[in-house]
Amino acid sequence: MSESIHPSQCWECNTYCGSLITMQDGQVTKIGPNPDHPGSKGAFCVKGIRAVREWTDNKNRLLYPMRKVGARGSGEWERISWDDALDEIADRIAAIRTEYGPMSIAGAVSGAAFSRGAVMALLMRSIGSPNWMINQDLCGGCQALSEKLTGVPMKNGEDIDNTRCAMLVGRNPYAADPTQWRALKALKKRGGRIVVIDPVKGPASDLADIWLRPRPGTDAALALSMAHLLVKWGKYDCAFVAQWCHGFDAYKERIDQFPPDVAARLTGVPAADIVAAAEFYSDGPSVFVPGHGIDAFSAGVQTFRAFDCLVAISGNLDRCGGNRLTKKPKGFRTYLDLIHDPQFRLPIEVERETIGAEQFPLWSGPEGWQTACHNPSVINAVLTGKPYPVRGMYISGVNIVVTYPDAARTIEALKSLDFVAVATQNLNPTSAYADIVLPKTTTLEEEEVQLIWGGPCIGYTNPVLSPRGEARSDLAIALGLRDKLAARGALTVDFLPWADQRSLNEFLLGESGITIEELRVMGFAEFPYKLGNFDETGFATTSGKVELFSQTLDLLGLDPLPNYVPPTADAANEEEQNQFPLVLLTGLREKTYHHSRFRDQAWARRVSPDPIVQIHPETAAVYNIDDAEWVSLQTAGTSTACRARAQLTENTPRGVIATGMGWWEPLSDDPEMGACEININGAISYSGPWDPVTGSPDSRGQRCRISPA
Ligand SMILES: Nc1nc2c(c(=O)[nH]1)N[C@H]1C(S)=C(S)[C@@H](COP(=O)(O)OP(=O)(O)OC[C@H]3O[C@@H](n4cnc5c(=O)[nH]c(N)nc54)[C@H](O)[C@@H]3O)O[C@H]1N2
Ligand SMILES: Nc1nc2c(c(=O)[nH]1)N[C@H]1C(S)=C(S)[C@@H](COP(=O)(O)OP(=O)(O)OC[C@H]3O[C@@H](n4cnc5c(=O)[nH]c(N)nc54)[C@H](O)[C@@H]3O)O[C@H]1N2
Ligand code: SF4
Ligand SMILES: [Mo]
Repeated sequence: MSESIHPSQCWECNTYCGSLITMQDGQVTKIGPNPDHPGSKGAFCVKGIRAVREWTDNKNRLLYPMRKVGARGSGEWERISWDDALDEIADRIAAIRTEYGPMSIAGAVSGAAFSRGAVMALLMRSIGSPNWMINQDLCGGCQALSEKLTGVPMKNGEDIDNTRCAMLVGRNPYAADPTQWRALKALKKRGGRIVVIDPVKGPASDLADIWLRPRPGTDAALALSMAHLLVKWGKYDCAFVAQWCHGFDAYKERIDQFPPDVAARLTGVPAADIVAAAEFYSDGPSVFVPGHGIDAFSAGVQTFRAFDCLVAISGNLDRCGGNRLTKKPKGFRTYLDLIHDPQFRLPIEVERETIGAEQFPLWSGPEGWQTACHNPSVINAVLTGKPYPVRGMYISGVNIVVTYPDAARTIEALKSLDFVAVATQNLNPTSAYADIVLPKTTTLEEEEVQLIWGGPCIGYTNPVLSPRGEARSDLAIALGLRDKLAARGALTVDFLPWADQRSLNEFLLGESGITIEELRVMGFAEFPYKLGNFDETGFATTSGKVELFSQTLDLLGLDPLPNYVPPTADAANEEEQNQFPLVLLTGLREKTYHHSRFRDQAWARRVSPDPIVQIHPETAAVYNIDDAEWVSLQTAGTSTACRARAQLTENTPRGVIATGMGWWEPLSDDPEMGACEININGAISYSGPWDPVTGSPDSRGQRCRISPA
């Protein structure tokens, strides 16, 4: 048979690169970049080329539904039919629902960036439960909430291609985002400027004109100080501020408290470097390129607010070469729109009962960003029955034992549940604690439609392969479960009106005029948009303006102005500081892996066989640690330690150590599969402090200690 090439998109990570998939005799023979894609413009990575195919045809792929034999975590399974699997899940959920009420069932999924997130929310709501857990308290949630409160939804709108100055803050695009990395190298080549703010030296800081190296968790002081300088120099956008910003006078009072010498003292960055960075940034158009390095901190929203306000007053908002505000084709629905659509909502009294809604209304309440629960509070509810019991869980597309902090506690919670079902492509430390596992399709077997604001375009994932074995998509699983639950009278309402993924996708395309046929041909559809049309769009805040002073935060009794909040590590008392003298960074990305995925692929293990912890040689010497030696890491937040291999490098500052995330041992017979032992989340706490808006924990920045393992 002849070769055929199918435009599609890779969504193994949220870079959403345009891809071209080569097929021969019904098999994928090659996956590569699509140079015509408006978002990725030909950028791609090894995971898209290699890992996705191996993921699909992996010898460890879960192909059939299975039921556990013996105790949960025994590692023994028997194959069962889909019908039996769904019957059993429905029986167990119906029984729990009768005994404890609908809200005692919770879902867990990665979030509403993908269809599986929206499907999980709607399935739970159909059961009558507002409780579903997402990853974003650990990923991008602080950014999203800051943008929402400030009125500047600009995630993925970084226009590096047209900028003069890119300011990267806690972002490692070399490993995390090939599209940004390509654009940054091009910027450098054409004589543009790059400012990098990162405590750790890496490919981005090597490219930078100025590299600011703050103490972890102190970035807000840099942003406030830069804003102070811009205003002092008169190099801010007075007209935009006068017309479109709310609370400038109060904001000015706040930033005036952060002259460079004050910020220098708080951050450890020399004042002259702060001034130089502000000079570069003020000579725009400039773009703020944030990353996970300033998200998922217990003061993450305030840090993001400090930068978002800087972007606004500097005139770089929705400007060519600046940070573009999210727009979408008229009539198109995003997954987030779906979740907020009144036709798919439970009564507000029920949604107010979402676990976490009382403490974090902007996260978990009916008006919350994704309306999802506060995860650590759900884990608590499972273990304590407070505020009410959670007894059953359906988990799909997320490996919570590995990727949530405090793996041992997550395992304890899973073990104590009455029933757990997990949908996944392969057995992993989370599915190890399931009663039933369900085989899930991979991204080569699923059709998906998304707003790709980085394009901007509507992106399309082409289902080039039919599902391996008996794998099903999340929607197909949810529909099957819905029918079984309905037959048992265990459905509150049916919020899943689509017969299949295609009709869901057509619903999303809505009245946009974009068709699946057109998407299949191109792999994307561009749409017209205007920049800076604030008169037409306004800002979605109480004042209708960019809120430098947030009225919503003020109403909640939280600091309405962006502020510097000292990092958690600073709050430790003397005894704790002595016991845990170092500061831990986690989450360094590796090109071979996506979080906990692909850990069983031989090529990836060859490139990156062990978890690494970067340690400055002088710090290592204090603890008698040699290069490549296994090290035990412990924080004050948990009683358990984990292990990683030392990499002695001056990239990491003295007194700070930096490690990755997502490690587990696919070949292990132990049910934990290394999730507590070689995974940093085995050694850090999920029990607070939490960001007062998002409930995000400090997924890095904890005090820690190390010793030879
Ligand atoms: N290959 C690969 N790519 C991925 C992923 C993956 O797992 N693998 N995951 C994807 C996902 S979901 C995400 S969220 C992104 C994450 O990717 P990024 O947003 O790039 O985030 P990280 O790699 O976690 O960290 C970025 C930088 O933050 C720095 N940092 C740590 N603490 C601080 C601090 O206090 N202040 C500042 N200024 N910097 C700090 C770190 O040193 C690091 O260089 O990557 C995406 N891309
Ligand atoms: N300490 C610490 N913890 C962190 C981070 C950190 O930097 N430090 N980073 C955080 C971040 S940014 C993120 S995004 C999270 C990531 O957390 P997770 O989302 O849990 O990470 P993945 O490894 O991508 O897990 C996805 C799992 O779902 C399955 N899967 C993959 N695709 C699909 C699908 O389409 N459908 C279904 N049903 N299953 C699928 C795979 O089997 C895989 O096991 O981790 C967070 N945790
Ligand atoms: S960066 Fe790699 S994994 Fe992420 S979407 Fe692009 S090709 Fe896929
Ligand atoms: Mo993430």
